Amino acid sequence: MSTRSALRAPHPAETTKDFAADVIAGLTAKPKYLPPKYFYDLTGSGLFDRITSLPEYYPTRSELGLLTKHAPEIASLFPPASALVEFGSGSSRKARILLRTAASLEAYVPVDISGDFLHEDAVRLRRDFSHLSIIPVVADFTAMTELPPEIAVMPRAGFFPGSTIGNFEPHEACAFLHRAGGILGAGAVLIVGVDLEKAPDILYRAYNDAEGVTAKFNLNLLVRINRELGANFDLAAFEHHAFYNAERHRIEMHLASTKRQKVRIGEATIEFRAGETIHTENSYKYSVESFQALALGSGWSPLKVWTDGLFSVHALRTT
Ligand code: SAH
Ligand code: AVI
Repeated sequence: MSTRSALRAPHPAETTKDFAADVIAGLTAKPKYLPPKYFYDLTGSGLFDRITSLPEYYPTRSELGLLTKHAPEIASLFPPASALVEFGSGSSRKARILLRTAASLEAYVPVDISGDFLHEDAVRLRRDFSHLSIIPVVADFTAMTELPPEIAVMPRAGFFPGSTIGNFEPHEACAFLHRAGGILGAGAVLIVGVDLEKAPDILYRAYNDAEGVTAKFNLNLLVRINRELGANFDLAAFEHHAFYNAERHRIEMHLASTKRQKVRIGEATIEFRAGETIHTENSYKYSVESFQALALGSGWSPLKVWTDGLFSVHALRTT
């Protein structure tokens, strides 16, 4: 079976029509916003990968350290002959640690909206883990209702690393956890990576790196809109802004217009005031307790948590 034919989209991940509708809805709202899931085209996924090795971006290093240190204990939670389902798998770098350690796994199901990136990753995974069934799914994980038929009769464990859960509003995180519980089934275990609240200057630097890769990642959203929706955003007239909103426990990312300007997107014209921003992402930070409370209210019982003071990895079981 070729890798491409194994890529399935039980729910279309994203179409140009949905993208256009979401962009127009977000840019005609007050204040203006864009959904962060659109960061991840092939270029955006590559830029995120570069972010993960920046000296200022501690979350990936912290989580890799925690997963490496506790892999045997985490793997012991997976049922025999089970499938590991990762939501937002990216380069699958973290899953690889678990795939190497957990002899109980028979299948790995990376789920991601970034189809081309997922396709490239699946080729490498099949080469490196030939004993496992690798079943990639191109989908929006907020809209998924079922898993591939190949793992229908297998017990499943879930993996949601990277603090991607922090990119949801808390009520959306709750809805996602309920949905994941339904998909994974009764008694399932979910391993979730969650970034912790900490000194604002550490957070600030993580989203304002000296090399400007995070700024490129943010601005790539406009590059993508220009290319895919025939828009004429002038990239030199927008700036990356990221700051910690302590009241809401979140990093906010925005694209700020440096001047009064009009932008054409297909048939639509969007006006910007000087200094007006497009809110592109929130990255919520939790305490161990506030995340465990969220999980408990979303159908999951905390089993165990591992932290290094900067980042936390939670093991949860469906209640
Ligand atoms: N798990 C990896 C990657 C995290 S980056 C890590 O921990 O390093 C977030 C990933 O989630 C990206 O690969 C992105 O393409 C994917 N993603 C974001 N929103 C998504 C959505 N709504 N549905 C599916 N995948 C999504
Ligand atoms: C994927 N997600 C958890 C990252 C974060 O830290 O919120 C995305 C990111 N945005 C800017 N830098 C990294």
